[in-house]
Amino acid sequence: MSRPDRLLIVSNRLPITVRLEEGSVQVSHSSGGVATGLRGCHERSEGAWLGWPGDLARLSSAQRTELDRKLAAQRIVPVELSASEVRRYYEGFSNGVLWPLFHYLLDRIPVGASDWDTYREVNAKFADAIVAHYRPGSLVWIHDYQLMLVPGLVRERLPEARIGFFLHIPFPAPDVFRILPWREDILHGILGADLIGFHTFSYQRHFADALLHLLGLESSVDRAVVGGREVRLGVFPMGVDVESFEKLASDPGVQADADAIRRDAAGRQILLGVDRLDYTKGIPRRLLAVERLLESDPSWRDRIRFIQLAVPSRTKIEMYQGFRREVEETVGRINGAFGTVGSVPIHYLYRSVSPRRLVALYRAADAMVVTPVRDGMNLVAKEFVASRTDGDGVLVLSELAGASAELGEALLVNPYDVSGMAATLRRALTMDATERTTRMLNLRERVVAQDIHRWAGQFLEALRQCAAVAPARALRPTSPERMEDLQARLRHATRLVLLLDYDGTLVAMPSAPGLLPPDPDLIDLLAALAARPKTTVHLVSGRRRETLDRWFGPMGLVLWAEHGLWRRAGADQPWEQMASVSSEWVSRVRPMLEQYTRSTPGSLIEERSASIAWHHRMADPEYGSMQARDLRSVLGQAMSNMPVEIVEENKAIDLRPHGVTRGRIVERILKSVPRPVTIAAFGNDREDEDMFRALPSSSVAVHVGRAASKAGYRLPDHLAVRAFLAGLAGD
Ligand code: GDG
Repeated sequence: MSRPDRLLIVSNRLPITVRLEEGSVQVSHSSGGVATGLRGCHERSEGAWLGWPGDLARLSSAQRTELDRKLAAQRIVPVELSASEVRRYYEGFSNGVLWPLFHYLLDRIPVGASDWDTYREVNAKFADAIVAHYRPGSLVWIHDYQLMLVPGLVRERLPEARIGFFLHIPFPAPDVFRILPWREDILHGILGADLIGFHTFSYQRHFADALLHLLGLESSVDRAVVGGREVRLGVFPMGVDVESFEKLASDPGVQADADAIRRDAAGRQILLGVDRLDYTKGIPRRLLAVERLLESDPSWRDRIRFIQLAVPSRTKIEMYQGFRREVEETVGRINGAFGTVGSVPIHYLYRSVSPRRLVALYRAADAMVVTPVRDGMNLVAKEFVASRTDGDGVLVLSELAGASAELGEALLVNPYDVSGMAATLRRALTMDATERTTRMLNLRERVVAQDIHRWAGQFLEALRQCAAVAPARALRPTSPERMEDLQARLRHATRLVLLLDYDGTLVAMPSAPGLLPPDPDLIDLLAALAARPKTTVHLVSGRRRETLDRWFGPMGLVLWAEHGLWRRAGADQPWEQMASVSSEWVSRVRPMLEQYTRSTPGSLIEERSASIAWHHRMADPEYGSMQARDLRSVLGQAMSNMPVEIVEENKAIDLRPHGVTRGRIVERILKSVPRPVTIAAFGNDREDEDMFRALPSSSVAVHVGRAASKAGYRLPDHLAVRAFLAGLAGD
């Protein structure tokens, strides 16, 4: 059982409905999965529930005061939205763009749709409300696709907060997700959380794939490290409030209602569909499957009744109005073709019903037909099972609903295969009692064990665990105060040697070698540093001499090319080769690299005087890494007797003559530089660690980025390095 925490629950919609009755404000609880599941957690905690209360414009100021008092008593915090915000953020972006995209229904996205700006603004509004109600130690649990930027926005302002995010809808495969123009913002937003929950492992894997393909962020099965923070990914299949469904199922009034529904069917078997009237729920094809069944054998016409409860949903969105017409026309057509004077095969109800009536329908059904074309979980399927305390009834379930990952004893169908569904309906209607009971009892075991309370408890427990392991603080950037102290120390050094790596340290990491020449600001900065008294600036790079000459030729820097194989001591000095190496092996290795380049789109070869590298930064990340592993092992065998080092770099394999390392550069500098001297080295990559290792203990090593490093100081990126160096140059 979960411990009480101060819990801030954040959902787009509050779990309440505000009504006016004879001028007085009434607040009633909404029923429904998420609301029920979280209400217990909310009541046990001392926190608050934040969300949109619906339109309050019609309330007078006295009624508004009354409402505020009632909400405060329940620790409910309304996040109010204007009519235009609701239209753009909720109907426009969340339900108009994100909803169809995440359900793979791309042709449902209106052409020219955007409303992104309002989505961002409303997410910021929610973040403000969270920050205002946050106390140290609170757990924050944010829900669903309407609020995907909120975790990141809160993280910026509350770096220590424990934030959980749960996505109730599918996370699509990266090829679909990448269609969204704001995909990176959305990923960064979600990554603000410490724990990200999904209904199924497949959604979790899609999310991890999107991180890799779109942000280049590698993650293990259940975690990723983002900005030095560990973010957990987890699967938490949501359940239903089994106890309340079982209670209703055993209620004599509900049972009498179920009997009446059966009597009304006059011996016909009942097929049941219960859905919000949403195009993801697969209603049109389900109707066609019923039609196909009726066509297949005329005797079915007198033997079945299909009850479809279609609950009005998102009625203000045009797409939904059109969809409703499509469904109702199909119903009319089928009933016209197969009805008789006394009855029609499809009973279509466009309305919502009470929870009692809903359970009566679940109990009356011979087969429950749940065939969404895509659905995050689908609670209706589980509610049907929870209500069948009699151990009877057949569940026909779409394999594209998250629930199918758990409910293997259902009859699984492909919702796009109308004939297949018709055949499965026939099978459900003719299944013998023993098989029905065996399947249902197995389903019940699973649904009863993993109910809504357990779901909420497991998520919150995992969120607390995140706090226990704490972020990887050691990998965080060094505090500004310590960096200032360091700057002062370097400023006052009797003699200063700066060793500066180029790619990833002074400029961002380029996608291909040679793409990021120094900008004028960087040239000015390096010139200013070189002009400092008693300061020598060494620029260290894996690049070719020609490139460094072109970029830094006339400047007073010491240039090291090809990781130290070549040195040029000053603007008027020639290049010197620092080690005698053979490069005959390059011609042996080149064909192998060329073969991998041909079979790995986006990869390329970089050739230098005595070394060669294979880069795959622009290739597909997974395929590129796989090819790199493969190539690495091929090279290992082919080159084992040669004086060559095979160095695996970030997105590259570098082959260079034996004995050429950045550590050697440090050794050479130490041999010639007069004492006392302070050496400060800046680098971001694995080979810079060689440099750091070779430094005497009195020196300074600064790692750029978030990787593991021997360095005593850390800066987040090349911009921070430049700012630090500018402070040094400007004294
Ligand atoms: C989203 C995801 C995921 C329906 N009609 C009536 C009624 N309902 C209740 C059902 C059920 C709920 O509405 C619908 O839940 P679903 O899970 O089926 O679908 P979405 O609304 O699309 O929910 C979904 C869910 O979030 C939770 O994470 O499973 O995949 O799309 O509880 O009972 N309730 C009453 N009368 C009705 O007429 N009382």
